[in-house]
Amino acid sequence: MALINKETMERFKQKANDLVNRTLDQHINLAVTGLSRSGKTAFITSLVNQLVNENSQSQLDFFNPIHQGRFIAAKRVPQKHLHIARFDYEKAMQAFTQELPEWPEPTQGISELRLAIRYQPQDSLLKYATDTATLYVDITDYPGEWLLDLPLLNQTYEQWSEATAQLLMTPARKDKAQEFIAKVAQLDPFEKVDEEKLAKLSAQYTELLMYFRHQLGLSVIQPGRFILPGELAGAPILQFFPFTHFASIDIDAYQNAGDDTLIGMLRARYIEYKEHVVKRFYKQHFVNFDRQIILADCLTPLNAGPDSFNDLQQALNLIMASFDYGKSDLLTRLFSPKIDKLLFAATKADHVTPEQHQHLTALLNQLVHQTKHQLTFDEINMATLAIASVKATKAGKGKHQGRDIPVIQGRTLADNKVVTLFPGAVPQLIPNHSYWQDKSFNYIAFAPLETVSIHQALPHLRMDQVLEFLLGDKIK
Ligand SMILES: Nc1nc2c(ncn2[C@@H]2O[C@H](COP(=O)(O)OP(=O)(O)OP(=O)(O)O)[C@@H](O)[C@H]2O)c(=O)[nH]1
Ligand SMILES: [Mg+2]
Repeated sequence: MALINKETMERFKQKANDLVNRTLDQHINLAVTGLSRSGKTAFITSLVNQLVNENSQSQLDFFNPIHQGRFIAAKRVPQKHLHIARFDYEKAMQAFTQELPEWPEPTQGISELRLAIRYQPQDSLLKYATDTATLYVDITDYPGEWLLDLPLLNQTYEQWSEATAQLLMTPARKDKAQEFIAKVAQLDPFEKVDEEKLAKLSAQYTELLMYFRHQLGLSVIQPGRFILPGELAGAPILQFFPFTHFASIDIDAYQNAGDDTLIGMLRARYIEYKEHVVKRFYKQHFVNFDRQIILADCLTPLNAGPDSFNDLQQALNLIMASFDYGKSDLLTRLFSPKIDKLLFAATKADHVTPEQHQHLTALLNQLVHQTKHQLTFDEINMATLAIASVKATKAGKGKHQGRDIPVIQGRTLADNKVVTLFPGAVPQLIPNHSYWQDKSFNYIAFAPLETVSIHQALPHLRMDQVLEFLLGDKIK
């Protein structure tokens, strides 16, 4: 019998590996979203950081491929879509690894990165045929505000203007919106359009939205692109505003108004916006997502008060509509549903003491499931977790009036002082009137805690559970 030498054997083995790997290699499109400042950049940076530095003390015990010793390595490889911005992992890591660590800067629009995760398959049959398999994960970061625009697709310009006029008159927005509403009241909708005047009022409406989001902590912002224009900044397609006085308009005249009148141009731009901005996002991007994580910062609104909190609830309700394929023939017309796993994560959980994490999860669960959408999600596997992508506090015990109480310690973001505190209890249910009256919750923003090297894993809370839910079943 001819002996097969070692080299030939190796070549055989390599060939067999290549063949099996070709069929074993898998691919997944993972989308990460959340309203601005909800923690998307920190989350993606931490996720990549944990995986690429797996063997340097990362804490990922609940991620089965690691727990079972089958995880080999992960690395960043060139992304799939070259026309989409690259997620700037290096820049974010630089912020975390400098001498006095800082949070990464706010980002705009959509970005992407691809990870290749090499692992040993669990299946015993395959195990003999191949040494490794690879899971490619395309991660997309996109603003949650873009999902707030879905209802626009079902509304005419007139309906949207009326709905927005009502929203602007609610107590949370009324005071600040008055000036804008008064200016619109003075317009003659049928006059020949003056583009400059239109641009100025659009800018004023955009500033109003910015103020609602960043000063008042409100979440329902429409059109969502106005505060995150990306490459569309300054483009006429983002220059329109709700005509808040439809009641005073002759409806026949409105219907016959040409595009060269003020109201006609507002309407035309609104229609263009829906076609070329809103629909395009769903058709070009959303259609490709396999799995989605929605990040929600519940703590900042809890601190800001009832208006901000109720607005978050409303915004989550609007966001959920994008995953409610069962109910919306609009969505099924735009794409055939694909997302099979949806994870809601309450971010920045390190701002509260550990025994409050369960409450935080329960609260987010309430916010999500109280919506009318819950019944039609049978096809999607959903979960809720309280996480910290990058843990900025240490938990311990303190004394208060002779009793042991749980506390956290961190460096304040505002003046870099080390503080130890009990920030308050997180309500398990949507807070009622008396909760807001007591106003017992005291949120302080913290700076990242430790300087880590670029090759070290960042401290976190439950990122391993996130990985297990989103990727675990694909690494078997
Ligand atoms: N303590 C703590 N703070 C966090 C964590 N993640 C985010 N933050 C805080 O939240 C801020 C916003 O986080 P980002 O990751 O930039 O949020 P984003 O969703 O990417 O925000 P935009 O790019 O503006 O849309 C950070 O600057 C931190 O102050 C976390 O895990 N723990
Ligand atoms: Mg960001």
